Amino acid sequence: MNDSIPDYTMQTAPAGYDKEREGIARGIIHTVEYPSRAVGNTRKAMVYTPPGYSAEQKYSVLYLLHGIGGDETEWYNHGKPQIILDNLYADQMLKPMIVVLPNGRAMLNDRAEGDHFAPDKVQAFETFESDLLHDLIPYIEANYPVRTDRMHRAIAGLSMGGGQSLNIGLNHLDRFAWIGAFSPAPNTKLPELLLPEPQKAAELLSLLWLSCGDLDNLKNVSDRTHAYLSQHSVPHLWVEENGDHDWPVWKNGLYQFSKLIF
Ligand code: FER
Repeated sequence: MNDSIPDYTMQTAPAGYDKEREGIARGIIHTVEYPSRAVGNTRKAMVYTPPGYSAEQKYSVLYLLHGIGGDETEWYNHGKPQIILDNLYADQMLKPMIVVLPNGRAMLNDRAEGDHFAPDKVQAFETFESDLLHDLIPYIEANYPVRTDRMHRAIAGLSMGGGQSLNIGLNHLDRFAWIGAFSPAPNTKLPELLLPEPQKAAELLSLLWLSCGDLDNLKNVSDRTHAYLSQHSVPHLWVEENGDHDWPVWKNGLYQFSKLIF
């Protein structure tokens, strides 16, 4: 962990942090398609490149995951990450990073339609581990000027995507040094399975962020994870916010987490 983390006190995101500001440089957000062996088709993701993006530079990468009712456009449509990040860059508060918004429902029809809780759809959020590690990350690394070591790769997400970030990130600490979960859902593995070797995680993690709204019906998932991390002395940031299972908590999560990584 960073030495500074234990003393970290949560700063509330300033008013206007998610409002488009006039006269600042802007990043670009676009859709890409990549071949997926895990699913056997071509899949979509959105990619945000920061203001002043240049192939002459090397960037870190944040993989930012959506919830059970979303797809690769969910953050873009509801969270406006490009506005939050543009504002942070304007204030020189972010390291140069590319943000990838994948579709975490790794199945042939991955559109957010029908019964989101159907067993095959829930299963597809587990299949995503292979799609991410073996298909999407290699695609990003082949097509963007990015650093490819664990210290320059982060994973974070909201709800179902928060559970994925914990499950995938903590199971692959050789790939991710920075992990964030905003209101993680019940797909989050039970603590003993999530972190069978807490000592190893404590040594390897640069940042483990866990946040949840106090009114969230799924808060028991965060509570049990936080309790286990504390019992086993795994440094982490536990941020209990005023809020529900909703965008203000997730956008604040992105704002706070992105400032701390890399
Ligand atoms: C569940 C309740 C909620 C669950 C997933 C969710 C897999 C996900 C919620 C979200 O992503 O917003 O029981 O089980």
